[in-house]
Amino acid sequence: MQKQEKTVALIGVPLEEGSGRGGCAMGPAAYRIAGIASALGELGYAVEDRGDLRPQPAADLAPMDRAKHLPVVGAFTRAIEAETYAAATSGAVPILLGGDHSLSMGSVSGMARYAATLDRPLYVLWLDAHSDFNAPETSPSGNIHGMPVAFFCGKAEFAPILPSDRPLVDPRRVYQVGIRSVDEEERRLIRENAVNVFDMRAIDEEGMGSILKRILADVRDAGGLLHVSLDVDFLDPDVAPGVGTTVPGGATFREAHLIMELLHDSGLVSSLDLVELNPFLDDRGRSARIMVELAASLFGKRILDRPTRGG
Ligand code: 6HN
Ligand code: MN
Ligand code: MN
Ligand code: MN
Repeated sequence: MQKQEKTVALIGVPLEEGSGRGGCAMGPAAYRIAGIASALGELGYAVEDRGDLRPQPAADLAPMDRAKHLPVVGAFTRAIEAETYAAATSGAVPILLGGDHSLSMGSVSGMARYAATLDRPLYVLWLDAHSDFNAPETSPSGNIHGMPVAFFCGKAEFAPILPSDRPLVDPRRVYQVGIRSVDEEERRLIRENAVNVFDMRAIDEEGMGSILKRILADVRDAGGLLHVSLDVDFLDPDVAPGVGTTVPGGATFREAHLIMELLHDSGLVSSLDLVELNPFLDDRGRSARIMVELAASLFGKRILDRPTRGG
C-alpha cells in the first residue's frame, strides 16, 4: 500500500440522549473493538485517536419540552463543534464515532466554520432512512436526533447552543440518499427548503452509481468540501440490525460499498460521521464491523486497482 501523508482524527461521541433510548453511547467503544484504527492505519493514514468527548453540562441551556435532553445534547454539540473544527484546522480528516445522530449538529457546524475559513462551500451527503429535518414544533417524538439537518441549516429554533453568527449550511447543498421515512410536517419542510432528496424509489429507478456521480459533480463544480454523515439505518436491517430506528427496504451492502468507493475516488470528502450504532441491539458486532468496512472503503480500501474515472 502506498504511503499517504493524511491524518485521520477519531473523535468518540458517547451520546445517546438525542435518540430516546439507551445504547448509542457504547458506539465509540464498539468501533474501536471492531478495529477502526487499524483498518485506517493499514491504508497508510496516520490515525490520531482523540478519545471520547466528555463535555461539562451547559448550565445556560434550559430543558425544553419538545427537544428532549436539550442541555446534554447542547453541551455535546458545543464540544463536538470545537473538536471537529480543531481537527480539520490541524489538517486532519475528522471521523466522528457516534453516538446518536444529534452529534451532526456539532460536526457539521464545525465543518461549516472550517469551510468558511477556506471560503469554500460545505456540502453534506446524508445517508439515512430519515431526513432528520424536524424542528421542535414538528417532531412527533421530541428526539433531537430527528432534527440535526434543520439545526445546521438554521431552520430549527433551540435555545442558543452555538453563536448566532455561526456559518449555516445552505439546504440546497444537502443531498439525502436512502430516504424512506419522513414525518408529515418534515415532508413540507424539506420541500420548502429545497433539500435534495433521493428516496429508495429514485435509487431503484436510477441506480446508486448514477445518483452519486451527479452529486459528486455538483460538489466538484462548486469547489466544495463534502461532509458525509452515515446513519446505520441507511442500510437494510438485514444487513445492519444494530440500530434503534430500523426501516425495511434499505440500502444493500453492495450499494453502500459502491458509494464509499466513488467517494474515495472523488477526493472530495473532508469529514465523516458514523452514527446511530447501538451495540446493545447488534448481532455479535456485525453492524459495527460493517460500518468499519464501509469507512475503510471510503478511505481507499479496494478490491482491485482500477484506473480512476471522473465522477
Ligand atoms: N435518526 N423522524 C423520526 C423522529 O423522531 O423525528 C425519527 C428520527 C430518526 C433519527 O434516525 O437519526
Ligand atoms: Mn439519522
Ligand atoms: Mn435514521
Ligand atoms: Mn471495502
